[in-house]
Amino acid sequence: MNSLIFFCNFCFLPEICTNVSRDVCFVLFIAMASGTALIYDDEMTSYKLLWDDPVCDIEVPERLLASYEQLKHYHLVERCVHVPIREATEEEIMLVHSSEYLEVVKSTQTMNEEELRRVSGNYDAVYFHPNTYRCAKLAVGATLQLIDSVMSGKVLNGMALVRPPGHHSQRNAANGFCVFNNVAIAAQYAKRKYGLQRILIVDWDVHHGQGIQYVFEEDPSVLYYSWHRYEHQKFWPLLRESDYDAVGQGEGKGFNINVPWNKVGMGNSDYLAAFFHVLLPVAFEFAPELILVSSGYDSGIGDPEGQMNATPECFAHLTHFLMQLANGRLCAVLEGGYHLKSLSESVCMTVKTLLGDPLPLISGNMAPCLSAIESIQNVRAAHKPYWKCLMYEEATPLQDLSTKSQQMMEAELIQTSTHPVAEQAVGTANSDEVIKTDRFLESHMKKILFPVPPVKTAAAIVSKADAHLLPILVQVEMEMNAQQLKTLISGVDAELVTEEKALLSLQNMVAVLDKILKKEVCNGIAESPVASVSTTVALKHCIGFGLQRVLCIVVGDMDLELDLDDGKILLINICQKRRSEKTNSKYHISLHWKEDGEKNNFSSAVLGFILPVAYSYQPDLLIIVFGPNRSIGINGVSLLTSLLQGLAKSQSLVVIQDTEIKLVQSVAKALTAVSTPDFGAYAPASQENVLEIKRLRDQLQQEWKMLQCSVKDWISGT
Ligand code: X5A
Ligand code: ZN
Repeated sequence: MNSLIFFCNFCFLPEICTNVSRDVCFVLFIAMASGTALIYDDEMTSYKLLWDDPVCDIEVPERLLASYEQLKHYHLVERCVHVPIREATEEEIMLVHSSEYLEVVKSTQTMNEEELRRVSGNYDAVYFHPNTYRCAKLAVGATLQLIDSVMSGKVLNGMALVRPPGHHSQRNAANGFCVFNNVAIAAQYAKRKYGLQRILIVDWDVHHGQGIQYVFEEDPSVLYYSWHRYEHQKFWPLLRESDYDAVGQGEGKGFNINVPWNKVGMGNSDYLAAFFHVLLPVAFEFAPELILVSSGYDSGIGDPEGQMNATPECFAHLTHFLMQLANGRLCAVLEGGYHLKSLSESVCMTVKTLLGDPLPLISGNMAPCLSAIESIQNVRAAHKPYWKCLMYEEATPLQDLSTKSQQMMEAELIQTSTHPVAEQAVGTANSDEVIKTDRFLESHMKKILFPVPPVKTAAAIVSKADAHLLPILVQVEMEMNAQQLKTLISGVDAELVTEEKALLSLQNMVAVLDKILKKEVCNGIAESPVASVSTTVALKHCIGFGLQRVLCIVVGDMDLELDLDDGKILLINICQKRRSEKTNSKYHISLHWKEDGEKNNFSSAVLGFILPVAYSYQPDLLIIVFGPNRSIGINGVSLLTSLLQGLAKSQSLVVIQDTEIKLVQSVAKALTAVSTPDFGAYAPASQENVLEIKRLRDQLQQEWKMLQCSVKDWISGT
């Protein structure tokens, strides 16, 4: 939705600026995008398979119907902006396809069944119906409508539910249920119509979108990322060029990223690991202007094609990460997905996340399996020459299963027994397995979904005069009586809190924290003149409330007196000074980060260390503290706060000692997600900082398994 908002050049917030500096700042009119488009039309259910074909019989109209029904069930449809579909023009289709091929598809409109069978037989895993051509034009048109809605600022992001899918189709060929390449056409269209120079395509469908790869192989302006079931080329489409060493060609070298999965049963932790250690670092460096997701859900649990194990909420987390790029401009376009329940729940998780709802906790044992780590290592090694973020990657020889040592094979046997492996009969759309997954998902979704707190963000800021500089937040009044507070701060260095201002801020902070714990708000901000005391009090309060795992990230030099042995608190301190010689322990980690200018160089620490540890720990609540002497700039603060919001159902408290209004504003923006993120231009971290991350990873990857991204790590971890 288009909202015209005053944008203050001084405070950079969508508020009508009324502060003292109003006279010296420029007030601009800015159209800030918000809202989520949903594009669907049941006309795209008007074609189906007319004969017996065990390869194609999973691609049914019910895929769209079931997904849309489930969106209605969760009341997500009414929260989206409805955008009508249209037919793509021939010119648009020819951005990717040849006119000869277009004529072939066009000619199927008037064919009888026998002729349709014959044309279908010319392609691999394809069926035509008299309505296929019409639907294929609508699928492309729907995708282009989505691009236009996002690029015009009518909405921030959106999803198009389309049939037929697109990512396998090629210039001269239909392939794998795909007729026109919706996403590839969309990328070409966006480049041409909006002059975009960097588009990221993320293909999380379980099949390799070789059609997209072919179109952009030599094009450095489109970065194509795909993970796919590969099994050393034993899985369809059986192509050599789906392996990790297909990095692009000519000018496009480095802009094609394939993560081949060589085993079935990949799950949430494997997908997250591929994001942390491959896609996200490269994507932050690439800095796309638009993200297209080839959004196939056959990579989800229960799918007869993929045989993978990712549960629906995994797609919420993947979506959330991608929303931090390209100023939030994200277009998801349906590709595959053949288990109706798994497909529809995953579609819902994607749309819900696009709408800005807090994410459910991600389930499962957070440890990638050996085969996944092997693939990830290979991709990182193959792409090291092209990306600064991989610059210090050890140039390890690429692992091959055939050369694997006996020790590794044995280790893997142990591992697979703890890793959920899908053992399903292939291609049995009506088997017991499908029903089993239905039942599993029914109860799983009840477990993980939760009511969204009525208020997103609460704030306790010391000077009420600053309140108007923040996005529309809730101001929390003092709620605690003196007696309660006394109990709370007993045992804490009370000397520090004799000052009335300090006491008041402490009371306000606890009031905010209580609202988070009672789930009246999602998250909150508290300013505090003595952050160390506030943090200690907040942590004690959380443990007293009965929380089992609180992740506390302290940015700055700060001493906290805490008992960190029972694992109820995990403390990560990002500090300038190397203070004690004490080595890191599982629950008390010091990350020494040297100030590196006001550049966006903190992403390597967040993606390569903090997020993997945080996801391994699976906190119930998050406390982020910005104390004195912080060594990361405002961009780093925003990045850290935004990316961590996927954890702990977004239940987080940010404590800020610095009263610098810019800092408070950046945190407020990240917590409310009112404005689209902008973390500044990418700059590689200094070698010193990168080596610190590496050292920590080596030290702790046995305790926090999501840190593992090379086979060497995995072996020493067993
Ligand atoms: C879009 C999509 C899969 C084709 C599988 C053929 N196609 N065995 O998921
Ligand atoms: Zn697929």
